[in-house]
Amino acid sequence: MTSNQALADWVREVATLTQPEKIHWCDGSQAEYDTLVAGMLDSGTLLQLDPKTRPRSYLHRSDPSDVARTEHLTFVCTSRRDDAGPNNQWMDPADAHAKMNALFAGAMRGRTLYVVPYCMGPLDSPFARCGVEITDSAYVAASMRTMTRMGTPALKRIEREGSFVKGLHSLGDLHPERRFIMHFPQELAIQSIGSGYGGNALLGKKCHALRIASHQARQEGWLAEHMLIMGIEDPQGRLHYIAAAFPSACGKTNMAMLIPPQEYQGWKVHTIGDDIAWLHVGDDGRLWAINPEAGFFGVAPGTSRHTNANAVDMLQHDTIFTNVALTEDRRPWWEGLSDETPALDWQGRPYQPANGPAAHPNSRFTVSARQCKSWSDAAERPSGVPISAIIFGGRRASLVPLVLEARNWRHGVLLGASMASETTAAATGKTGVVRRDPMAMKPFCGYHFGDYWSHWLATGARLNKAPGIYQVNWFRRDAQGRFLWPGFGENLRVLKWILDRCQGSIGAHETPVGNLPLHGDIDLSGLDVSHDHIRQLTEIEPQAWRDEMDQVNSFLHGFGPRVPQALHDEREQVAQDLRGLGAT
Ligand code: SAT
Ligand code: MN
Repeated sequence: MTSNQALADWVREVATLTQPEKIHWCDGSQAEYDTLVAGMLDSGTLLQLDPKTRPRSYLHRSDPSDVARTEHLTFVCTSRRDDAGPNNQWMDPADAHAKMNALFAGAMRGRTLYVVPYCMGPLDSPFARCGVEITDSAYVAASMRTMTRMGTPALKRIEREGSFVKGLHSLGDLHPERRFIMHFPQELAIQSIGSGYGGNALLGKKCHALRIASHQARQEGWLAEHMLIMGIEDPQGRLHYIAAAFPSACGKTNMAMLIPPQEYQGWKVHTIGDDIAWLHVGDDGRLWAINPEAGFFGVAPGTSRHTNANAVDMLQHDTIFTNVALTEDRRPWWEGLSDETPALDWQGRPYQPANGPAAHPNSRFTVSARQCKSWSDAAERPSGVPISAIIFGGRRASLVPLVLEARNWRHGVLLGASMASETTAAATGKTGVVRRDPMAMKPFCGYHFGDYWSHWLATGARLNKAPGIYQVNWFRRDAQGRFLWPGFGENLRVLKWILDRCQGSIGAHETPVGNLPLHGDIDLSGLDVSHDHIRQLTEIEPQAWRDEMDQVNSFLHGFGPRVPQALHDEREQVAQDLRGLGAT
């Protein structure tokens, strides 16, 4: 099946342990995909949507206990506990292996074992990395074809290079008490059992492309980040790429395929990625980015013609939906899509408002990136695209202004490290609670955050044309809880300010926490936002920021001596300058 001895041996070992009925090596072909889908339609794993209005599209209903990432069941297993850091749950590798071997024993009885070779990143890119996922889920095998470069070409690259990340996945019995997602960064291995949910089961995504890759990236001198990548072209044809980190379910997919507002005739957005960026320092001293993925695993609720028409268009065919509601005529439906009333909720029950939302708040679509109108050929470039600005964003009802510019790289790393956001339905647990989520990597950094921030600082030192670093907040609210900023396509106005700053064409208001737009520099033409709202969005409250800096201080100290002194110094500088502002 393969000329790579290590791979052949591993597949044999896993088969001996898990006892599958059959073994299938995935080639990634359309015929294979069609066979997987036909099998899932037979078994009821997929339901066919209306073939006239939604050709080759399906609904998957997951186990109701298995609808989001489970951070409390996710572990990083390094030989030394401290290497995983306080930001991860840790288990001794030997204990983790013993636990997982017991759970995997006989786990695939009566099922097919799929061997899924995949490549994260363009197949001919030196920055791409390969993996093989062994899974007993046809849904996972089919989704991996959409989300990665999956099949024979990836296997060929593995056979050429010899190295690959080993990912072992089984649905197990889907019982939450027997659900674990284990990472072994030193072995370049992942083991996941008991969940069929995207982030837990599509191992190329968060497990490989972030947790394992961030560990590899630190050793090899690059960055693996939870960032979208997009190009913005102005009417003069100037094209700049930006990378932006937001926590899960904070609008990365919408932003990556943003549609310019009416007033922005001649502007064009080029989508490169919506979730993950692998960033390398180029020979030219700039930062270059590839998107390791080939598809979108996006949040459905809230997606509409108004918020993201590109997404609505791309979801009209060849899409797998997970945990959305259904209309009478078998079209997918979710809250925010339209004012229709669905017939069935995400669990297949007749829809009743008393049962809660019709679509699960973390219901998703899985679709090839090529179906997106704003998708760019540049996503296939082996070298990636050069990044002009890095953006950190969270969901903060108060404090953080619409946009803030870091004074320099070090200050930017502090902005990223002190990011906070209200929790969303993308992970199990309470939603709407503000928690610190440095660089939006809290659930995904595969090693100690102190070392991670040092690595960010060291990477900056190697860039002689470092991108500007910015913080944005599309989610500020007034006292009545209403959003102050319209968001979505209108965010281009803020991105334009950022690009103007990167090109040095406008000034800014320097404050201790960073640089703010000068009055009138955020273009509001044609927009119905009051002066009072804009004022609130573009000013800072010194006392609130002093409190914030105190909290950031305790937060950073919580990570102990591995936190780089430069980060403490930078925070102290900001705090001191804020004290200098006097009492307001
Ligand atoms: O579930 S995923 O981790 O793949 C998506 C997300 O939460 O960002
Ligand atoms: Mn994500």
